[in-house]
Amino acid sequence: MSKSIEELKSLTTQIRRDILRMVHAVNSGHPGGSLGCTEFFTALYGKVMNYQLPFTMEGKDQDHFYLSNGHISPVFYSTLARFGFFPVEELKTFRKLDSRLQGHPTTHEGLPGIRVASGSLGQGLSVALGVAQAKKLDGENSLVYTLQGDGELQEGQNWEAFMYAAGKKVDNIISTIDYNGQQIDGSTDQVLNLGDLHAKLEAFGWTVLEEKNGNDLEAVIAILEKAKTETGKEKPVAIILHTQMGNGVDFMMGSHAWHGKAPSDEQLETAIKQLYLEAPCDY
Ligand SMILES: Cc1ncc(C[n+]2csc(CCOP(=O)(O)OP(=O)(O)O)c2C)c(N)n1
Ligand SMILES: [Mg+2]
Repeated sequence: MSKSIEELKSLTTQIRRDILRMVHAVNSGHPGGSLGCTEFFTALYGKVMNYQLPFTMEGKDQDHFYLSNGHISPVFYSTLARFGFFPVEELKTFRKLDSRLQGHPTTHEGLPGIRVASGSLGQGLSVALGVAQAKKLDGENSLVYTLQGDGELQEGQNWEAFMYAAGKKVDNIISTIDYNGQQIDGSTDQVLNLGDLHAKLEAFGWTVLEEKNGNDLEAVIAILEKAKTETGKEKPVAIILHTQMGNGVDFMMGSHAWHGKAPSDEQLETAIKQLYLEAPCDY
Protein backbone atom coordinates (compact mmCIF):
# COMPACT_ATOMS: atom_id res chain seq x y z
CA MET A 1 0.00 0.00 0.00
CA SER A 2 1.31 3.39 -0.94
CA LYS A 3 2.33 5.70 1.91
CA SER A 4 1.80 9.47 2.00
CA ILE A 5 4.73 11.87 1.89
CA GLU A 6 4.20 12.69 5.56
CA GLU A 7 4.29 9.00 6.46
CA LEU A 8 7.44 8.54 4.41
CA LYS A 9 9.09 11.52 6.09
CA SER A 10 8.38 9.98 9.51
CA LEU A 11 9.79 6.77 8.19
CA THR A 12 13.09 8.49 7.35
CA THR A 13 13.33 9.49 11.01
CA GLN A 14 12.54 5.94 12.10
CA ILE A 15 15.17 4.56 9.73
CA ARG A 16 17.74 7.01 11.12
CA ARG A 17 16.90 5.82 14.64
CA ASP A 18 17.33 2.21 13.47
CA ILE A 19 20.72 2.95 11.88
CA LEU A 20 22.07 4.48 15.07
CA ARG A 21 20.72 1.72 17.30
CA MET A 22 22.09 -1.03 15.07
CA VAL A 23 25.59 0.43 14.90
CA HIS A 24 25.61 1.35 18.59
CA ALA A 25 24.50 -2.13 19.69
CA VAL A 26 27.58 -3.82 18.23
CA ASN A 27 29.92 -0.84 18.45
CA SER A 28 30.73 -1.13 14.74
CA GLY A 29 29.33 -0.29 11.33
CA HIS A 30 28.83 2.72 9.10
CA PRO A 31 26.37 5.40 10.24
CA GLY A 32 27.62 8.40 8.20
CA GLY A 33 26.82 7.30 4.65
CA SER A 34 23.72 5.47 5.89
CA LEU A 35 22.22 8.61 7.44
CA GLY A 36 23.03 10.57 4.28
CA CYS A 37 21.28 8.09 1.99
CA THR A 38 18.09 7.66 4.03
CA GLU A 39 15.93 9.79 1.73
CA PHE A 40 17.25 7.94 -1.32
CA PHE A 41 16.29 4.53 0.09
CA THR A 42 12.92 5.74 1.35
CA ALA A 43 12.11 7.32 -2.01
CA LEU A 44 13.18 4.22 -3.91
CA TYR A 45 11.30 1.64 -1.83
CA GLY A 46 8.42 3.94 -0.81
CA LYS A 47 7.53 5.52 -4.13
CA VAL A 48 9.71 4.93 -7.14
CA MET A 49 10.61 1.31 -7.59
CA ASN A 50 8.25 -1.34 -8.88
CA TYR A 51 8.65 -4.51 -6.75
CA GLN A 52 6.56 -7.17 -5.13
CA LEU A 53 6.64 -9.09 -1.87
CA PRO A 54 7.46 -11.77 -1.02
CA PHE A 55 10.91 -11.20 -2.44
CA THR A 56 12.25 -13.57 -5.07
CA MET A 57 15.85 -13.63 -6.22
CA GLU A 58 14.87 -13.57 -9.89
CA GLY A 59 12.37 -10.73 -9.50
CA LYS A 60 11.00 -11.22 -12.97
CA ASP A 61 9.08 -8.23 -14.37
CA GLN A 62 10.13 -6.20 -11.33
CA ASP A 63 12.66 -3.41 -10.92
CA HIS A 64 15.88 -4.39 -9.15
CA PHE A 65 18.19 -2.42 -6.87
CA TYR A 66 21.91 -3.11 -6.42
CA LEU A 67 23.84 -1.46 -3.59
CA SER A 68 27.47 -1.14 -4.60
CA ASN A 69 28.76 0.75 -1.54
CA GLY A 70 27.84 -2.16 0.71
CA HIS A 71 29.25 -0.59 3.87
CA ILE A 72 26.06 1.49 4.19
CA SER A 73 24.18 -1.74 4.94
CA PRO A 74 22.44 -0.25 8.03
CA VAL A 75 20.23 2.00 5.91
CA PHE A 76 19.60 -0.81 3.41
CA TYR A 77 18.63 -3.34 6.11
CA SER A 78 16.42 -0.90 7.99
CA THR A 79 14.65 0.13 4.76
CA LEU A 80 14.05 -3.49 3.77
CA ALA A 81 12.70 -4.34 7.21
CA ARG A 82 10.47 -1.27 7.38
CA PHE A 83 9.02 -2.07 3.94
CA GLY A 84 8.20 -5.62 4.96
CA PHE A 85 10.98 -7.71 3.42
CA PHE A 86 11.80 -9.32 6.79
CA PRO A 87 10.83 -8.73 10.44
CA VAL A 88 12.00 -5.46 12.02
CA GLU A 89 13.05 -7.52 15.07
CA GLU A 90 15.81 -9.04 12.99
CA LEU A 91 17.63 -5.68 12.90
CA LYS A 92 18.80 -6.66 16.40
CA THR A 93 21.06 -9.28 14.83
CA PHE A 94 23.08 -6.78 12.78
CA ARG A 95 26.76 -7.78 12.55
CA LYS A 96 26.31 -10.76 14.91
CA LEU A 97 27.76 -14.20 14.18
CA ASP A 98 25.48 -16.35 11.98
CA SER A 99 23.16 -13.39 11.37
CA ARG A 100 21.57 -12.78 7.97
CA LEU A 101 22.51 -9.12 8.48
CA GLN A 102 26.24 -9.19 7.95
CA GLY A 103 28.26 -5.98 8.15
CA HIS A 104 28.38 -6.00 4.38
CA PRO A 105 25.48 -7.59 2.49
CA THR A 106 25.89 -11.18 1.36
CA THR A 107 23.61 -13.53 -0.50
CA HIS A 108 24.23 -16.96 0.97
CA GLU A 109 22.37 -16.13 4.21
CA GLY A 110 19.28 -15.57 2.07
CA LEU A 111 18.21 -12.20 3.47
CA PRO A 112 15.18 -11.09 1.41
CA GLY A 113 16.01 -8.00 -0.63
CA ILE A 114 19.69 -8.74 -1.24
CA ARG A 115 20.64 -9.89 -4.73
CA VAL A 116 24.40 -9.37 -4.62
CA ALA A 117 27.17 -9.29 -2.07
CA SER A 118 28.87 -5.91 -1.83
CA GLY A 119 31.48 -4.22 0.29
CA SER A 120 34.43 -4.73 -1.96
CA LEU A 121 33.89 -1.39 -3.66
CA GLY A 122 33.56 -0.89 -7.40
CA GLN A 123 31.61 -3.95 -8.49
CA GLY A 124 27.92 -3.11 -8.17
CA LEU A 125 27.46 -1.21 -11.40
CA SER A 126 29.03 -4.01 -13.45
CA VAL A 127 26.72 -6.57 -11.86
CA ALA A 128 23.68 -4.36 -12.40
CA LEU A 129 24.54 -3.84 -16.06
CA GLY A 130 24.51 -7.58 -16.61
CA VAL A 131 21.08 -7.79 -15.00
CA ALA A 132 19.81 -4.84 -17.05
CA GLN A 133 20.95 -6.49 -20.26
CA ALA A 134 19.41 -9.82 -19.22
CA LYS A 135 16.10 -8.07 -18.59
CA LYS A 136 16.22 -6.63 -22.09
CA LEU A 137 17.03 -10.01 -23.60
CA ASP A 138 14.03 -11.42 -21.72
CA GLY A 139 11.82 -8.71 -23.19
CA GLU A 140 11.16 -7.10 -19.79
CA ASN A 141 10.42 -3.41 -19.42
CA SER A 142 11.74 -3.29 -15.85
CA LEU A 143 14.45 -0.94 -14.63
CA VAL A 144 17.62 -1.57 -12.68
CA TYR A 145 18.74 0.92 -10.01
CA THR A 146 22.15 1.18 -8.39
CA LEU A 147 23.86 3.26 -5.74
CA GLN A 148 27.58 3.98 -5.63
CA GLY A 149 29.59 6.15 -3.25
CA ASP A 150 31.55 9.10 -4.60
CA GLY A 151 34.79 7.87 -3.03
CA GLU A 152 33.93 4.49 -4.52
CA LEU A 153 34.30 5.98 -7.99
CA GLN A 154 38.07 5.99 -7.42
CA GLU A 155 37.86 2.24 -8.02
CA GLY A 156 38.67 1.78 -11.71
CA GLN A 157 36.08 -0.90 -12.47
CA ASN A 158 33.39 1.80 -12.32
CA TRP A 159 34.87 3.53 -15.33
CA GLU A 160 34.95 0.34 -17.35
CA ALA A 161 31.28 -0.09 -16.44
CA PHE A 162 30.42 3.52 -17.37
CA MET A 163 32.05 2.98 -20.76
CA TYR A 164 30.36 -0.39 -21.28
CA ALA A 165 26.88 0.89 -20.39
CA ALA A 166 26.98 3.67 -22.98
CA GLY A 167 28.74 1.53 -25.58
CA LYS A 168 26.07 -1.16 -25.30
CA LYS A 169 23.18 1.35 -25.00
CA VAL A 170 22.01 -0.03 -21.67
CA ASP A 171 19.15 2.44 -21.26
CA ASN A 172 17.17 0.61 -18.56
CA ILE A 173 19.57 1.52 -15.75
CA ILE A 174 19.43 4.45 -13.32
CA SER A 175 22.67 4.75 -11.43
CA THR A 176 22.84 7.13 -8.46
CA ILE A 177 26.03 8.47 -6.95
CA ASP A 178 25.98 9.38 -3.27
CA TYR A 179 27.82 12.66 -3.73
CA ASN A 180 28.58 13.50 -0.09
CA GLY A 181 32.12 14.73 -0.72
CA GLN A 182 33.46 12.43 2.02
CA GLN A 183 35.09 9.06 2.23
CA ILE A 184 36.83 6.91 4.81
CA ASP A 185 40.00 9.01 5.24
CA GLY A 186 38.82 12.55 4.54
CA SER A 187 37.08 14.55 1.85
CA THR A 188 37.08 13.20 -1.69
CA ASP A 189 38.89 16.41 -2.72
CA GLN A 190 41.75 15.62 -0.36
CA VAL A 191 41.99 11.91 -1.10
CA LEU A 192 41.55 11.90 -4.88
CA ASN A 193 39.60 14.72 -6.48
CA LEU A 194 36.80 13.51 -8.75
CA GLY A 195 37.06 16.65 -10.89
CA ASP A 196 34.01 17.60 -12.94
CA LEU A 197 32.07 14.38 -12.41
CA HIS A 198 29.03 15.62 -14.33
CA ALA A 199 31.13 16.40 -17.41
CA LYS A 200 33.04 13.13 -17.10
CA LEU A 201 29.89 11.01 -17.04
CA GLU A 202 28.44 12.94 -19.96
CA ALA A 203 31.67 12.43 -21.87
CA PHE A 204 31.29 8.70 -21.19
CA GLY A 205 27.90 8.86 -22.97
CA TRP A 206 25.49 8.99 -20.03
CA THR A 207 22.45 11.19 -19.49
CA VAL A 208 23.37 12.97 -16.27
CA LEU A 209 20.94 14.49 -13.78
CA GLU A 210 21.95 16.30 -10.64
CA GLU A 211 20.04 17.00 -7.43
CA LYS A 212 21.53 19.38 -4.87
CA ASN A 213 19.00 18.51 -2.12
CA GLY A 214 19.61 14.82 -1.68
CA ASN A 215 18.28 14.94 1.88
CA ASP A 216 14.94 16.44 0.84
CA LEU A 217 12.61 13.50 0.33
CA GLU A 218 10.36 15.20 -2.19
CA ALA A 219 13.35 16.40 -4.22
CA VAL A 220 14.79 12.87 -4.27
CA ILE A 221 11.50 11.36 -5.40
CA ALA A 222 11.25 14.01 -8.12
CA ILE A 223 14.75 13.42 -9.50
CA LEU A 224 14.23 9.65 -9.52
CA GLU A 225 10.91 10.09 -11.35
CA LYS A 226 12.62 12.39 -13.84
CA ALA A 227 15.35 9.81 -14.34
CA LYS A 228 12.67 7.25 -15.21
CA THR A 229 11.46 9.50 -18.02
CA GLU A 230 15.02 9.52 -19.40
CA THR A 231 15.23 5.74 -19.69
CA GLY A 232 14.58 3.95 -22.97
CA LYS A 233 16.48 6.56 -24.98
CA GLU A 234 19.53 4.44 -25.83
CA LYS A 235 21.62 6.02 -23.07
CA PRO A 236 22.23 4.98 -19.45
CA VAL A 237 21.05 7.48 -16.82
CA ALA A 238 23.06 8.76 -13.85
CA ILE A 239 21.97 10.90 -10.92
CA ILE A 240 24.57 12.87 -8.99
CA LEU A 241 22.81 13.13 -5.65
CA HIS A 242 24.27 15.71 -3.27
CA THR A 243 23.83 14.38 0.25
CA GLN A 244 25.31 15.13 3.63
CA MET A 245 27.17 12.45 5.50
CA GLY A 246 25.59 11.94 8.92
CA ASN A 247 22.47 13.89 7.98
CA GLY A 248 19.94 14.26 10.81
CA VAL A 249 22.37 14.22 13.74
CA ASP A 250 24.10 17.57 14.29
CA PHE A 251 27.43 16.27 15.56
CA MET A 252 27.72 13.71 12.77
CA MET A 253 26.88 15.95 9.82
CA GLY A 254 29.28 16.75 7.02
CA SER A 255 32.39 15.05 8.37
CA HIS A 256 34.14 11.85 7.36
CA ALA A 257 34.70 11.15 11.07
CA TRP A 258 31.41 9.22 11.20
CA HIS A 259 32.04 7.19 8.04
CA GLY A 260 32.56 4.02 10.09
CA LYS A 261 32.33 4.81 13.78
CA ALA A 262 29.69 3.87 16.36
CA PRO A 263 28.22 6.40 18.78
CA SER A 264 28.85 6.00 22.52
CA ASP A 265 25.91 5.53 24.92
CA GLU A 266 25.72 9.30 25.53
CA GLN A 267 26.06 10.13 21.84
CA LEU A 268 23.26 7.69 20.99
CA GLU A 269 21.00 9.32 23.54
CA THR A 270 21.75 12.81 22.17
CA ALA A 271 21.23 11.64 18.59
CA ILE A 272 17.94 9.89 19.30
CA LYS A 273 16.59 13.06 20.95
CA GLN A 274 17.29 14.90 17.70
CA LEU A 275 15.29 12.29 15.77
CA TYR A 276 12.01 12.86 17.53
CA LEU A 277 8.98 10.79 16.67
CA GLU A 278 5.69 10.94 18.51
CA ALA A 279 5.28 7.19 18.36
CA PRO A 280 8.62 5.59 17.63
CA CYS A 281 8.57 1.93 16.75
CA ASP A 282 12.06 1.04 17.94
CA TYR A 283 12.74 -2.65 17.97
C1 LIG B 1 37.91 -2.30 -3.12
C2 LIG B 1 37.82 -1.63 -1.80
N1 LIG B 1 38.79 -0.76 -1.45
C3 LIG B 1 38.73 -0.14 -0.23
C4 LIG B 1 37.70 -0.40 0.63
C5 LIG B 1 37.67 0.26 2.01
N2 LIG B 1 36.64 1.29 2.07
C6 LIG B 1 35.42 1.03 2.61
S1 LIG B 1 34.39 2.35 2.52
C7 LIG B 1 35.59 3.30 1.79
C8 LIG B 1 35.30 4.73 1.42
C9 LIG B 1 34.35 4.85 0.31
O1 LIG B 1 33.95 6.20 0.14
P1 LIG B 1 32.50 6.51 -0.33
O2 LIG B 1 32.15 5.59 -1.42
O3 LIG B 1 32.47 7.96 -0.64
O4 LIG B 1 31.62 6.15 0.92
P2 LIG B 1 31.18 7.09 2.17
O5 LIG B 1 32.40 7.27 3.01
O6 LIG B 1 30.70 8.38 1.59
O7 LIG B 1 30.12 6.31 2.85
C10 LIG B 1 36.75 2.57 1.60
C11 LIG B 1 37.96 3.11 0.96
C12 LIG B 1 36.71 -1.33 0.22
N3 LIG B 1 35.67 -1.62 0.99
N4 LIG B 1 36.79 -1.91 -1.01
MG1 LIG C 1 31.29 9.51 -0.02
